Amino acid sequence: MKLFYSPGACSIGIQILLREIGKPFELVKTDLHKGAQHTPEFLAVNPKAKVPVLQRDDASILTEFPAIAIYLARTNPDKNLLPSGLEGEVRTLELLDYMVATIHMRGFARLMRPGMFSTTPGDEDKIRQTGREIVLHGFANLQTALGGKPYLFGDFSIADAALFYLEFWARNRAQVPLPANLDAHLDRMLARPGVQSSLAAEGLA
Ligand SMILES: N[C@@H](CCC(=O)N[C@@H](CS)C(=O)NCC(=O)O)C(=O)O
Repeated sequence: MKLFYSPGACSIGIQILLREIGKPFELVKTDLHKGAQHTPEFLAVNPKAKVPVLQRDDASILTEFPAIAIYLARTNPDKNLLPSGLEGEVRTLELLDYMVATIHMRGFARLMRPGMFSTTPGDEDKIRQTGREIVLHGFANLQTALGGKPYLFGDFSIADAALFYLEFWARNRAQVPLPANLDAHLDRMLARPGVQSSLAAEGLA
């Protein structure tokens, strides 16, 4: 399999899952800061111009974080990355969608890329503030979801990989304060060998 990623992007959550699974995979760097997502070569792979992209062993392409994460969990059931049963699966998907579609795409996107939301000069601060409020509200909800558990589900799950990249952005890129249990979750994630190797592979260790 091949993972198309950009250093420090949400694709690191998928890289972590691949390392937890432990099967060989190839990393293909697609540097968003250099506009690599808009090259004809990359658009031929993913016309949506986004990472993560997983190229599977049969060469087929899978995109969208929740879809890739569920595919990896379901094809590697021995790794227990997804709670079993309908209720466990939908609760995981519920959190994954909230983290990606709301906290990432509506919150962090405004906070870190305000220019995507308005072309009017002077709007940036207002957009960043809205993004910050969405992120803080999201973390308050995730704080409740995590509660006193070490991981969102079981001993580690696909939802924890998504939570990791949000927490990592909060601490290292956006300076958003994390509730205490999410702060501890981030430290717990940073201690996992697969997370350390993923950060190192992206030049972020
Ligand atoms: N809904 C997508 C979101 C993916 C996404 O927005 N990825 C960002 C990086 S974190 C991206 O590729 N952005 C393209 C750009 O900034 O031009 C998913 O779940 O995978």
